[in-house]
Amino acid sequence: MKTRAAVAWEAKKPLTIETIDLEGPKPGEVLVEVMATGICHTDAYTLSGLDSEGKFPAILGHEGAGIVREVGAGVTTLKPGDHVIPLYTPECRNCKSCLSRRTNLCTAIRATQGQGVMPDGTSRFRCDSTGASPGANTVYHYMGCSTFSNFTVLPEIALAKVREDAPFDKICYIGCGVTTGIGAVIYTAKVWPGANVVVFGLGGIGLNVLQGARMVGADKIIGVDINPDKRAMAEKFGMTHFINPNEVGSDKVVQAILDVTGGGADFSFDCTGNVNVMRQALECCHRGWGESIIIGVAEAGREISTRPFQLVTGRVWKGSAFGGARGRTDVPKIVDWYMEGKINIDDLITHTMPLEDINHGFDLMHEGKSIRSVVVY
Ligand code: NAD
Ligand code: AHE
Ligand code: ZN
Repeated sequence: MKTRAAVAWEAKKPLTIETIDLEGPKPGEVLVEVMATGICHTDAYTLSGLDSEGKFPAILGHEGAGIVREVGAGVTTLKPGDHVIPLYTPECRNCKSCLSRRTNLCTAIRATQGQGVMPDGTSRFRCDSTGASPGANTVYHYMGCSTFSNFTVLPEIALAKVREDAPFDKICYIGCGVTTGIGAVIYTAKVWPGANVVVFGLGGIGLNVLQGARMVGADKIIGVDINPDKRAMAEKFGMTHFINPNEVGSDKVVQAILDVTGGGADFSFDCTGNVNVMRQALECCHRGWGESIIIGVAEAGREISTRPFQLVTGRVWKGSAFGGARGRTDVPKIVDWYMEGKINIDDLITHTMPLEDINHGFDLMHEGKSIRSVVVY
C-alpha cells in the first residue's frame, strides 16, 4: 500500500513529506494506522546525526497511538480495530530478560531494531520517488516504531493494546515521555513518600518525573533548568523549589541542592542528556543512600565521570529506559490512570499540528517553546 510519511533523508536536514510504499505485515507482524504521534527529544537527537545507531534514510517517530488494520500470520493477541500504542521497548515475555523479572529491556528483537529493520532483517518501507535503482530505495524503520508514517508495521510483541475510549492525540505521549518520566519514579527508583527529589531538565520527560514524584508523595521536589520559562509549568506539575544554573552559577548547583535538602537528595533524575549535568545529579545525592537515575540520552562518544569516592560513600548511579515499564503490561494501566484523571497529560501537549508542519514541531523544541508537540494525522 501507499502511505504518507515524514522522511529523514540525512542527518541535520529537515524531514520531507513523501508517499511511501509500505509492504503488508509478515508473520508475527501487525499493520497499524497511526492516528497521532508526539515529537520526543530523542527523535531530534537521532536527526542530529549523533546517535550511534542512527540510519538514513529513515522514518523517525516512536511516541504514537493508532488502530490495528491488518495482522500477519500467527498473530493471536491483536485483531483489526484494536487500539494500540507502539513500544520501542517490546515485551515478548519469553526472552531471558523478560523471564528474569529484573528488567524491562526485552532482548527478543533489539538487534534488528537498532539496524532499522524488522526481525526478518528487511524493511517494510520503500520510497520509489527517489529515482534510485530497485533495491537502493529502502527507507529504514526507527526504534521499531516509525510513527512519523501514517501507516506502519510492527511486531506483535511491540504493541500494547489499550482501551478504545482514550483519545489518540493525548495517549500517544504515553508511548514515550509520560511512561519514561513517571515510570522512572515508580518502577526504576521506587521513590518513597517523603523523599526529597531533584529533577534536572524540565522538558517533556522531566515534567513527568515531577508529576510521578508528586503522585508517590515526595516531600521537596526540586527542579533545575537553564530555561526560566519552564518554571510555571513545573510548579503546576509538583515542583516545590526551582534552581536556574545560569543564576546561581553551574558550579554552585550541587551546594544549592545540599542546602535545600539538608544534606542531599534521596533521588535525582537527569532529563537533559548532558554528561556534566549527570555528574551534578549524582553528586547532589545524599551520602550513604542517594540514588541518581540517568534518563537523558547523550551523544555518541560522550562519557560520564565522577570521583569513585562518590560511590564508595554510598551514592548509587542507575539508568532507566522507558521508565522501567513493561510495555504490554504497564502501558494499558497508565492509559487508565490518564482516563481516571490520576495523571495530567493535556497541559503538557502545548502544540498540535498536521504532518506537513512536523519540522515546526522540531523548531519549537529546539527553541524551548514547547513541551510536547503532537502530530495528528
Ligand atoms: P526536552 O528538550 O523537552 O527537555 C530538555 C530540558 O532540559 C529543557 O527544558 C532544557 O532547557 C533543559 N536543559 C538543557 N540543558 C540543561 C542544563 N545544562 N541544565 C539544566 N537543564 C538543561 O527533551 P525531553 O523530550 O524531555 O528529553 C529529555 C532527555 O531524555 C533527552 O536526552 C531524551 O533523548 C531523553 N529520553 C530518554 C528516554 C529513556 O527511556 N531513557 C526516553 C525519552 C527521552
Ligand atoms: N540508539 C541510541 C540509544 C538511545 C537510548 O538510550 N534510547 C532509550 C530510549 S530514548 C526514547 O526517547 C532506550 O530505550 N534505550 C535502551 C535501548 O535498548 O536502546 C544510542 O545512543 O545508541
Ligand atoms: Zn522518546
